[in-house]
Amino acid sequence: MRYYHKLLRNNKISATCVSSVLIIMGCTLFIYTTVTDLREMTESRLKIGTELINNALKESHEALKQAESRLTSSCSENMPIMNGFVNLVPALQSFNIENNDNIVICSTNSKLLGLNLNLSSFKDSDFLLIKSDIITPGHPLVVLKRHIEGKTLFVTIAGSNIYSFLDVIKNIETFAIETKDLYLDNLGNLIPNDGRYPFTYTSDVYQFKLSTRITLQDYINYGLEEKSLLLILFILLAISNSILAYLKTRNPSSTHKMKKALKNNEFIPYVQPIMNAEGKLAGLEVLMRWIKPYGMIAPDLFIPAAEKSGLIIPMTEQLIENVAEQFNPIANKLPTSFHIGLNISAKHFDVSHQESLIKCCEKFKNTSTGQHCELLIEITERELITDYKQTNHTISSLQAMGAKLAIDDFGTGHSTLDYIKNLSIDTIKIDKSYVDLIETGAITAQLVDNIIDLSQRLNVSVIAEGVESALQAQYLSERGVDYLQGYYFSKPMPIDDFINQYLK
Ligand code: G
Ligand code: G
Ligand code: MN
Repeated sequence: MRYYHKLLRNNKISATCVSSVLIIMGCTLFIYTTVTDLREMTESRLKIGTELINNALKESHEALKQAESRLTSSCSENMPIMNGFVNLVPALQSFNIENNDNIVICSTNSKLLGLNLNLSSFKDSDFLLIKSDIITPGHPLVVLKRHIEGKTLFVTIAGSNIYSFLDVIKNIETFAIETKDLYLDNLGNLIPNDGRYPFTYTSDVYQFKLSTRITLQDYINYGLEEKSLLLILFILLAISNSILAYLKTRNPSSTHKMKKALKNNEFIPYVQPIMNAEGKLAGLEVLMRWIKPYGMIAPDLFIPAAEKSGLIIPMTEQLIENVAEQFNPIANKLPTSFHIGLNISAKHFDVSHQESLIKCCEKFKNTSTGQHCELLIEITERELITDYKQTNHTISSLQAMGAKLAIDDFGTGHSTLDYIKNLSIDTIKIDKSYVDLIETGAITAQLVDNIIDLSQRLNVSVIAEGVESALQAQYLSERGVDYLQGYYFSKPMPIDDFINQYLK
């Protein structure tokens, strides 16, 4: 039973682990794809935006280049040409010429004449963002410059002509046209370049970059809009894993449910082979399983409740009948002196149930199976037997019909010696926890030798439980243990499988 508590706990822990891993994987994938996808998308929008702005500037730039070759040193000669371009290219606001001292000496906008627009502070750039209250108060401008022989030609373009493109590509907070010192954002704000927009794409034609930033809110919005399905999928997987684990491990044992299950024959016998010291099949232990559509329920989830409610009595008796029924057709194939171990609750030895137990065993004895095997009644040491006299009386009756008595989980209870003293036992089943100690180097390992020694002195046979390795099997056989049971040989299995595997 103890193994089951451990197993159950492990089940819960592993289910929690699987669910946590699923959630962590889901979140990681969600975050990863959200971040990479939004960044990729932003990058491609920056590229598209840059192309749009390049194209929008191209006409004005062309005008500037064409004018260059036609201009003379006379402003009055140049004016018609400049005016021509301003009229021809809708984006152009003004066409201007500065002298060496950065004074506007010729302009299609007379307000600019004689002014120093301070464009020289942007010496190394032909693409400028400026705020000019003279041309269009309150609105930023884009300036394209060209230097020729001691003069500077420049055109101004309304900022709105340019930043209106940013709205086309806008998907996140803000895009901005970036020069060395300034940002022009999609709302027409001209603000200092303080590095606030770290994602950039550099124009390969003009000296600006298109920039943006992605805020946490942008990531969240994008993730929820585009990637929520992924997250939901993983959350659903985690939830269904938890539900399945819950269904498998929850305490299913309301008396009502068990009564129904008993009626439906849902408690079925699994059997685990028991070998003799030579490794030949010598017997088996019957282990009850509750089969549900979603899987199997471990005995320690329902046997304690079954014992409490008294249902363990009909459940055990039905189990014994099932075992007989299934083995009957091949009973003659059972090896000689084959024993079938049954776990019998202490409750079954109560005055009110002992008759029923004896009858049930008698009935079993009269089946074909019963005639070809020996019953081994296993009483666990951890259950309290109070009335030894009464119990011994029942046991004597059972032994009279050829059954044997085994103390199960030997060495784990509080009354090990009491049982030996007071019950007429035939077999000791050494608990797995002792077998586990073999070859571990633990000082307590010699307890195994002591139990074997004790059983030999008492002249009872010994079954070692929970044998998981060849080393343990060899150790135990060398010391005279009669029978071995454990995963090393086989796990518990349905009777059909047992028959196919061992009796055909
Ligand atoms: O093999 P398994 O893990 O099922 O056994 C777990 C424990 O459940 C056993 O050690 C045993 O104490 C208990 N158990 C299994 N089958 C029965 C049964 O038919 N009757 C009783 N009383 N206990 C059982
Ligand atoms: O009735 P009893 O407590 O002896 O039942 C034995 C229990 O030990 C069952 O739960 C059975 O499934 C389990 N068991 C049998 N062999 C092994 C084994 O080799 N390793 C482990 N861990 N459990 C085993
Ligand atoms: Mn047992």
